[in-house]
Amino acid sequence: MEPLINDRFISNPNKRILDSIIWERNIGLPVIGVYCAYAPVELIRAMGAVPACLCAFSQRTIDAAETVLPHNLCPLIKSSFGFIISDACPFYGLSQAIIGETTCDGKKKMFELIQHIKPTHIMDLPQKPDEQEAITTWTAMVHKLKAFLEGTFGREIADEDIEREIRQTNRKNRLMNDFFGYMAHYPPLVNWNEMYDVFSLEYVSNADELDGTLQGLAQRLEMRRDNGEYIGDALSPCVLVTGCPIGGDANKVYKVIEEAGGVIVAMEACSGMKRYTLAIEEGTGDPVSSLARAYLKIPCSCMTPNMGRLEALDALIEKFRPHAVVDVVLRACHSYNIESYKIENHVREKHKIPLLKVETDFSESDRAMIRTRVQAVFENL
Ligand code: BJ8
Repeated sequence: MEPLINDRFISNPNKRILDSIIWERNIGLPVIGVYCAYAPVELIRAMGAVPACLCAFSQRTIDAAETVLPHNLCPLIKSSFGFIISDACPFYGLSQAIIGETTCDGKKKMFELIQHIKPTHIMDLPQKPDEQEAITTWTAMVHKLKAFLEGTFGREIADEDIEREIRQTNRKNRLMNDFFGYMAHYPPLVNWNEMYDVFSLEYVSNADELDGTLQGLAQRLEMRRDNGEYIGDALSPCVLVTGCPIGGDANKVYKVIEEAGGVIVAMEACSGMKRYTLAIEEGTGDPVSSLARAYLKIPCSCMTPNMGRLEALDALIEKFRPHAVVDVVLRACHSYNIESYKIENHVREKHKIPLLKVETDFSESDRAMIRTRVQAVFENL
């Protein structure tokens, strides 16, 4: 089968993202590092600046992190911190300011240890999103972020520029969601690795460029369908992966599912499809409030209750029709770990499909054990 993305222009998306940010920094655009899906990147772009997702998914920086942080901490937090203290994240190096949020305890305390290095702004995220006061507080926090950016970089962020970026985000998200339809095809036409590359394209393209690129990729997928070229075969179990964000070394979970004969048809986490569910109201006359309303709906386990995740899973299960769900919990992530019980009951009772909770970190030590457990689920389908 021909690879989906073989053009030099769009291949190696991570290098392309880095090259693009270096180029933008060299022509004088401010670069702002972000860690989390709650960072309203439209404000950054409206200022003429560039958001950069900071590195967080490598085992290699964890030893350095553990010279300061406790061993029994989420690997994502340790890896992020390790990247910073060992000067190994090029995106952090290029960033002139950092945005964090009070999501989980580990992250917010880690931010305290890095905020002296670069101007760092922590958004105080309300954690009961359904309370009336939550949106008032969060709107104030989005205004504070705007003031921080304007003050730090001496630029004003105009409402019409925020509106323009809201339209860009909405259009990109619609394009991506349309493209995800190819993952819903049965038998599947796209593998998880290809989808990861497609996610990355969104960072380096405006909506018009993304539209053109996705149209080209869609043609290739239609050729695959016409040629009867599929990922897996009619007996391959289709899997939806949910839970903590994964990437880099944590991608071992996707690889193990594939090695066990499964095909990943949907990735729910922030590192996957979740961020494309954002729909921001346009033309309200108050774009900061529109951003606040949209971002507060992100269904993260830091929220209580986090009913939005159940709704998001319902929509994904109905669209992608998986045979099983794998819930990835990064070790010491208490909020995703505890929430897994609720997610499992919901998936089993409402959708009558099994859920396997995989508690893991970025090391390779549990790979064989995960494979055995995944195989056991597949054998019972
Ligand atoms: S919106 S999922 S990107 S917080 S895995 S560091 S929660 S202990 S990453 Fe996340 Fe934003 Fe939520 Fe998404 Fe803490 Fe858990 Fe580690 Fe986590």
